[in-house]
Amino acid sequence: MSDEEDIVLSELNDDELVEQMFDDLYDGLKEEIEEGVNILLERGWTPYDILTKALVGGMTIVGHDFRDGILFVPEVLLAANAMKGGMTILKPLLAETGAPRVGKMVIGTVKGDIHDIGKNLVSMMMEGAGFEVVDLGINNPVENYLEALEAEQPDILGMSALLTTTMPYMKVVIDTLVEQGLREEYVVLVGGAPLNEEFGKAIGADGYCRDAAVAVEMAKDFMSRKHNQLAG
Ligand code: B1M
Repeated sequence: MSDEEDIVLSELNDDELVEQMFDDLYDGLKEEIEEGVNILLERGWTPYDILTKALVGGMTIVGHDFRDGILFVPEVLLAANAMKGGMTILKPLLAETGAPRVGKMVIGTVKGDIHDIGKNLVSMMMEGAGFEVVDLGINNPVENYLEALEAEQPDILGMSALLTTTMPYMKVVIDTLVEQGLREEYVVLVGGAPLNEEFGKAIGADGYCRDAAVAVEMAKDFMSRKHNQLAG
């Protein structure tokens, strides 16, 4: 790894650069990730491809080694910070679609859970697709969701959970909406690595989103159905 000091990112071809970005993300090198993102942009890569192929690809490797006990929380935090550096550059570009506002979403990570990279990615992609997004951040008790729904009147409520111990909290939020007679007012979309379709159905969500692209597709689909209903 010591000879990496001599690597000039701009001299690498695309494949080599993406490989190097995987290494840099792994090592938590934020400035190098930012430089890599800028180089790929200059080379005509779409922000979406940079996000999914270089950043999410790199984070997947970090995730595997975290799971296998090769990386620990401090290293993963550095990697997450480097990823956020790259995402900050891409965010305005993804949002810059000029698309008319398609709908509005309130999204947050549930109580007890501080993972926010996936949620942030979903927010960015939704904004890029023309949605207005109100991001409640992490560790949200049901009260936060209720307040935001009341204040923002969105079309969609999005919830994220990355831990098997926090995913059941999504049901607490949905059950509370049912109790308060609010469930039918919103489309509820859920996501996060430990979830699956079956879980989404079991807790009464309208949709489980495997990734950010699916979240955008589902959200658009629900919005067009809503408009058709209103028109019909
Ligand atoms: Co955590 N962590 N972590 N962690 N962490 C996981 C989730 C874990 C699977 C790692 C592992 O062991 N393999 C494991 C959970 C195991 C389990 O529950 N069965 C775990 C653990 C155990 C923990 C701690 C308990 C560790 C500890 O302290 N001992 C602790 C918990 C803290 C807490 O929340 N209370 C913890 C802490 C952390 C860090 C702080 C170090 C850091 C978070 C930094 C941050 O988010 N700012 C971290 C990270 C980075 C991870 C991994 C490595 C990566 C998560 C990530 O960002 N992925 C993760 C391993 C993994 O998932 N493979 C892990 C990239 C992201 C783009 O993907 O989040 O899946 P993802 O989002 C996707 C989709 O899921 C979907 O779209 C996104 C984009 O495509 N999606 C949605 C997500 N949310 C959505 C919402 C929607 C729609 C789609 O709404 C509409």
